[in-house]
Amino acid sequence: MALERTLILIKPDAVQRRLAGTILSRFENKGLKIVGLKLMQVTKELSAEHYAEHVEKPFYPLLEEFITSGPVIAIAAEGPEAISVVRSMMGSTNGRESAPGTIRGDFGVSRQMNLVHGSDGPEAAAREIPIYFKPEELVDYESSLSAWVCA
Ligand code: YYY
Ligand code: MG
Repeated sequence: MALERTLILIKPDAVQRRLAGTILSRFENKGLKIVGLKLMQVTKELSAEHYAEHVEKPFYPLLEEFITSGPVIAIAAEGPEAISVVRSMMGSTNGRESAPGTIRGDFGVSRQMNLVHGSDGPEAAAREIPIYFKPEELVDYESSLSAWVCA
């Protein structure tokens, strides 16, 4: 069991719809530890860096418009196999197809405005966390709950 860190974004639609606390609670309730957290505005430059794999795709202009349309909440979360745990909690990309019980499956019907981002693998997590957080913005601390959720 590997302890991992992953990047989560609560996207502009979720912030605007006042779902940020609800979504963050799901990750907390699951047992993930928050090690970084901030409300911020994504710029076009940041969007292009984050979505480097998508910048040439036909949907990118609308994705850029959406992700820069209002603040996001960036979260660095830590836990056992946190990367795949978060991905499965998010559900598949298109809200119309994501399973009930997942965040996208429970709160949306859009493929673009799908509430949440999560790094899709260890390489992505290692690349994305430093895009959003300076080293000093990530906080190392012990959580007594870890003994009860990480075994
Ligand atoms: O990792 P995930 O967010 O589930 O999907 P990606 O394939 O990485 O695409 C990133 C982002 O782009 C997705 O969350 C919505 C948007 N998007 C889109 O608007 N239209 C598509 N055809 C594919 C993706
Ligand atoms: Mg992705």
